[in-house]
Amino acid sequence: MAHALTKAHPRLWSLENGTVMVVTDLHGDWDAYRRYRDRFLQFKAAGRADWLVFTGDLIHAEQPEEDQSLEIVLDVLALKKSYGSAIIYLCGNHEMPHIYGISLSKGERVYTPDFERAMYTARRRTEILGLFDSLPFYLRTRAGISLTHAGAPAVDAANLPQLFNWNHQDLLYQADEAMATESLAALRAGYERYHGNLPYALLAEHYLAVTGPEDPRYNDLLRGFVATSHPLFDRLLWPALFTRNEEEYGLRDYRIFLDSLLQALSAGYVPQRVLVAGHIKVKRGGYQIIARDQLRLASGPHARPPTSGLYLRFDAARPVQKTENLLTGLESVFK
Ligand SMILES: [Mn+2]
Repeated sequence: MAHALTKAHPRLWSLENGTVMVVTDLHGDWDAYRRYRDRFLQFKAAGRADWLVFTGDLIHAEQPEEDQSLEIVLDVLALKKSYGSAIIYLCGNHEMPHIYGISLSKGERVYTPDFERAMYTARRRTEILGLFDSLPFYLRTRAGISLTHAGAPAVDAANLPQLFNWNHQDLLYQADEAMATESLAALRAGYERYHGNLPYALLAEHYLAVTGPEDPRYNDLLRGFVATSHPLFDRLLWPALFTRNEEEYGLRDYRIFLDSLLQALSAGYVPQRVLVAGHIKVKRGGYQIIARDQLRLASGPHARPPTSGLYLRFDAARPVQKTENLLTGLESVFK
């Protein structure tokens, strides 16, 4: 299996052969995570799986008291030490905010501070953020099956290669440079104006669990704000990780975005026919076919009910023509 995994671009990797096991959106659910990990290790020992792919959003539970995000990410780091590149983790929209130091909330639930506190308290923050920074967005295979977190983004097809070469640190360096030449007090005041005139220190505590001005992470929220004000952030990264697919654009337009993405992923490679993604809850059970060429897979909290969650197994070297051909590879760890 030499050179089976190629990092063609920083955010687009290619997989040539071996059996792939795909798991989506576990959102801090340790019980589900443990089942998938153990299933993979059994399969790997038996020669029935070679690659374990988590398509992102391993972290942030809806219910804070059930959130075991840190335990999961630390276990992934340990797995990567033992199994190396066989463990593939794609970036989700819940991992991304921690790279930049921005907040993520839905309704009343603010996701970011608990995981920030957990990483910091465990003294593993630098290591975890280094992992998040390294994660690809897309994995394509010889089978013509591509994997990503959220689905196809509503971006100009000509800009997709820019997404494949995305560099988070470029934006953060630019923010550092801006902050070195401008007054921090003025930038802070700008941030406060943008957030209902609440004091910066309070916002930093609320969103990132920063304890006060002496906390080494005190300026992170400000830096994240400056970094993510870059126009490319809203134009490329946000739509890539947060796309709501057909719910947002309607089926007709979404089909166009999906076609463009599959075409861009095929460039200089074998034709990519099917996209597998999670991110959005399925209506019933553990999967749904969307816009003909996308398999929406729900392995845990996004399945209805969650115990009807499924993983997908396929041969990375065997070409597939249509989404229906993948369905025989759907299996459960809950029965
Ligand atoms: Mn998501």
